[in-house]
Amino acid sequence: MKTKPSAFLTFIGAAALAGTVLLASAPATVRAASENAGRNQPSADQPFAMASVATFEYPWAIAFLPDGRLLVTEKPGKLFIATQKGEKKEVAGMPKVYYSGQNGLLDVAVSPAFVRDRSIYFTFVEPQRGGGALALARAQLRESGGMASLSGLDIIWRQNPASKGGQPGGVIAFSPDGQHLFLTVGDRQQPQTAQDPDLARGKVLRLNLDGSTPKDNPMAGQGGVKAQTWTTGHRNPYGLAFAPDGRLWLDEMGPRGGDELNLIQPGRNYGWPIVSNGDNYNGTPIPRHSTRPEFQAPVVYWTPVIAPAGLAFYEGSMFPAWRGSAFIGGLVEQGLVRIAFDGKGGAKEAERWALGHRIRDVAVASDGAVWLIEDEAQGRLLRLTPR
Ligand SMILES: [Ca+2]
Repeated sequence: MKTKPSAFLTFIGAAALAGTVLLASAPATVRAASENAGRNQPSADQPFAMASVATFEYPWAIAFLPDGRLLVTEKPGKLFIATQKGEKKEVAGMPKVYYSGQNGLLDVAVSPAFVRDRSIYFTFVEPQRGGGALALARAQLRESGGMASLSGLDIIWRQNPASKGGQPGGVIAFSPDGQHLFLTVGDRQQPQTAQDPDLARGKVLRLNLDGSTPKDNPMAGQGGVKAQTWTTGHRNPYGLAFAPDGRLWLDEMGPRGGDELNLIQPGRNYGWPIVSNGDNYNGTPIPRHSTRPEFQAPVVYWTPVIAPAGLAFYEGSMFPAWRGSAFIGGLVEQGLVRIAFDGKGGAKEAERWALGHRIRDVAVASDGAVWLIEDEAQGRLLRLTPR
């Protein structure tokens, strides 16, 4: 979880209660014109000072505990607790991960009821015959005598089948009321699977906190993956976060061009691989979103790509001008992108800053500092404060 849950569940619950919505045929209530932000240039002015706090081996995700320390995952499989001064403590009891390319230990999120249940959630690609399958785990974080460990580890959701393919997705977000968990699942580099309603590929799933299936999902009555599906037609979603107004936003990587920022609405189909604002890596074209209005178009897209990763909304006090904005870490772009929202389902890239490193994840501390992690063998944990 990248931002604190806000107090109110707004349209998400209302939309879910509105009844069954057929994938791909739902009328679009929000039809913001897609804007290509791909040719925007980094701002020369960086209004922040950047301090390196610690380094990690291919860190993937950061999440704040209520006491201000951070959980940090490393893709090869380790989980750490880090203080804001850079002291690191490895958490024992992690499961084995299938570490290969984009696969490994992925996201980590703190239970909305952490103070009471001490639970954390994390995603990883679990070793299985034929490669690995995305898995969602819940466990209690225990600390005593200077040691940290997991207890009661429970894998509450598993992808089937396994694959050697990358593009796992694996990002976790909690609904603002803390009652549901949203999980992104990538296409594992098998594009057609994103449109198969019976495969947990290319989807956003909505689950109860114990991994069971909510009865008010759009296809709850249909069982299996369908019952868990909130949206479909995604490629490789690496960013998922609720805005302060309760809207859910997702970023996903396109192929050659066509990275997307999507407003997530239940039951919708986001088109991959039938439509994209990018083309295949071999140069063969893919029909554009504009040719198939039954698929939900991105609000912002990037051609050429930035390779968007972690997404976090800003509500802090250190940078008042950024309140209500979101940040996206850029891997190919090697920097940070700020998105501004119009409060009506529209969004624009407001500015970006070149940092010279692949930015994997973003989180906001309770004091309003912005924290970043780099996707590198010795990736830095960075703290941004006003210059
Ligand atoms: Ca799309």
